[in-house]
Amino acid sequence: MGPATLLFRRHQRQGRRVLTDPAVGWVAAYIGIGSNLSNPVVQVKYALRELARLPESCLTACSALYRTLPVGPQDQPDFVNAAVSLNTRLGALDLLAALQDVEDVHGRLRNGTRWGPRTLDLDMLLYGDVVIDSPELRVPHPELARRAFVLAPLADIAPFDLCIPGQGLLTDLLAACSGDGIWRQGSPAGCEGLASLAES
Ligand code: A4P
Ligand code: MG
Repeated sequence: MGPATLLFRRHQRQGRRVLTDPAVGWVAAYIGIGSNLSNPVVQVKYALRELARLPESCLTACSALYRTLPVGPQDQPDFVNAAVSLNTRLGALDLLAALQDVEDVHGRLRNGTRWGPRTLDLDMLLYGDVVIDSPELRVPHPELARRAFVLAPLADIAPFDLCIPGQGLLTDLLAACSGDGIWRQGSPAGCEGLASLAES
């Protein structure tokens, strides 16, 4: 029995919140990052640092940052968007909870305005090739295929032949999507670049 299984069993026995499910194994997840309040570039960089510290997870790549026009209500500032990949042993719902904790640390207010302004939004774009359609979590993210501000950063860091479950190849989705309203700033960061980005 490996250490993860022992930890899992101990947490179960103690009735503690189970973070790692050894049955899950390592999963490649992709997270979309968005911000348009309180210095968005800084919000995104701090988010990277926090994502790099998620338990049972390893951040593997970060896209370039993109300045993007808001989709939804137009009376709000432009966004900064990015995407990261991470390998994780957190179950999907635990990963979602961890992302929401990071949003809360960034002072995220949920005032009910759909697609309104936000200090930080972390969306689970993909969780391996798993499809989940529950009230609290839907993956692949339901808007992914329609949004250039998600597809372009994702294409920076995903394998060329990445297939979005139920939607097709990422490259085809990106080609079909208008690139209007998004501007790339800088270049993607691999593992080495991430360390300095997350510390800067
Ligand atoms: N939820 C379900 N599936 C997911 C998922 N895959 N990832 C649930 C994250 N959360 C998911 O989310 C509302 C609920 O969705 C959560 O409680 C969670 O259980 P939220 O973050 O509180 O609210 P939201 O983000 O306002 O809602 P929504 O519908 O997720 O909005 P989106 O899709 O995130 O869109 N324009 C530009 N240019 N750039 C942007 O980043 N973002 C949005 C928000 C709109 N326009 C934008 C941008
Ligand atoms: Mg969201």
